[in-house]
Amino acid sequence: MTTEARLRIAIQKSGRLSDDTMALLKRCGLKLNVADRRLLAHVANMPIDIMRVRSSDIPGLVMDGVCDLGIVGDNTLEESALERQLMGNNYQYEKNTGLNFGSCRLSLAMPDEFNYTGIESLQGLRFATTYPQLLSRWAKANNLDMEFCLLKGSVEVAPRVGIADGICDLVSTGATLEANGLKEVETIFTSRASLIQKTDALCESKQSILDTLLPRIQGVMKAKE
Ligand code: PRT
Repeated sequence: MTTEARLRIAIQKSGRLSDDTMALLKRCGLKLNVADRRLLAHVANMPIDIMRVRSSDIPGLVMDGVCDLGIVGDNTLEESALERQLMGNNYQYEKNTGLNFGSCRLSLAMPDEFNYTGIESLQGLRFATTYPQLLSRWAKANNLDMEFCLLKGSVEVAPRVGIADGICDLVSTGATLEANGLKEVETIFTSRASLIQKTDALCESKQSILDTLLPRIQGVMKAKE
């Protein structure tokens, strides 16, 4: 007996990308039941399985070939790729297409009262961030010595509680910075969600599923423009 090959796509289980991702898959005609709590949701009308995980796990699942495809923010993707490169792990992937949701920017922000006169005024300061690799790459490219403090959440409170001089965090509307008495001084990375693929070639049957799915995704994106 041969089992049918099923294309496996990793998506964010719950968070800022999950609603848009689910809406995209639905508009592509995929019928899936997400009411259940299973890690792997079967698509009823196509040979596709959806793996619902944390965003930060998606790049690794694709780079290690556990999933064929993933939908993830470029910020998470690039941070993971840099970290995996540093650790000697596979950090290769292919970007299939950019998606038109999840837009944000990774920016440096300082307390309102900070006298910002250009990037030189950030020399030697300490920054709280969830993105140490992206920040470190930017600092190196700009010949700045910076100290980092890794925080996985509530990054915006770090200057107020005295653990950092500034922050490097994602911004979309700017409301969080404003509410915390911070001003954006430099954007170091711009991001949106992307569809990524593992670098190993897909088997023929998975490739033919992708050949059906990809034009649908592109069509939905075009219709949204
Ligand atoms: O799933 P996991 O927990 O691992 O991932 P995550 O912590 O990154 O989850 P989530 O749901 O917070 O974010 C998922 C992805 O959404 C991010 O990786 C980005 O690609 C994208 N995205 C888009 C954002 C934002 N906009 C955003 N504004 N992610 C986070 N924010 C946060 C930001 O960190 C800050 O706290 O929103 C706040 C700022 O928003 P504004 O509107 O006040 O500027």
